[in-house]
Amino acid sequence: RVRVRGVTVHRPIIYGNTATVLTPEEKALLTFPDHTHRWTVAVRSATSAADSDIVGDADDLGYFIKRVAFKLHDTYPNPTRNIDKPPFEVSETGWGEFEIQIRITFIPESGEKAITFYHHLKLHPWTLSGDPEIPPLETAIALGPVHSWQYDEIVFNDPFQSFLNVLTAH
Ligand code: SLL
Repeated sequence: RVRVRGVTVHRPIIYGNTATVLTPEEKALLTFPDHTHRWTVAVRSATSAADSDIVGDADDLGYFIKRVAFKLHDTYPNPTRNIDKPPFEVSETGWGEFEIQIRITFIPESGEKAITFYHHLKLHPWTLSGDPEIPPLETAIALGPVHSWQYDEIVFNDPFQSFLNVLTAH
């Protein structure tokens, strides 16, 4: 296999989470009544933002990503969630914030090592006062969904010719 020296390919991504407060009706349906929020953690492409009005195209990473493994807090059953096709995301309910390890594995023909990101799951909104305390649920509901996203770029240096073909065919 041949590496293409001097070539660098960037693939912009966003990773992070959204969270909403559970309504009493939703809570009544849960196995764990102490859960307060529903959240989704995801890795999405950031490249399609320019030609669509959706920031983060859920379906535009599968051609070079083989798996995204989300490692949740140990209080969750089967805390490592392996997602093998887009959308690369996990939705859960819970009551607490914690750090999520996000491990991205590339297609075998890439010859690239896996990369790891860390995301602090954010459930609670920033309050106007800058108060570090968790706001009452009424306040949180009024403020609406919480969004916490990071922009980053996956960088491939000197890619294999076959992998470069895959990347540039897209
Ligand atoms: C905290 N350090 O104390 C964090 C831990 C754990 C969050 C948060 C639900 C787990 C379950 C859940 O939200 N765990 O009931 O299955 O804030």
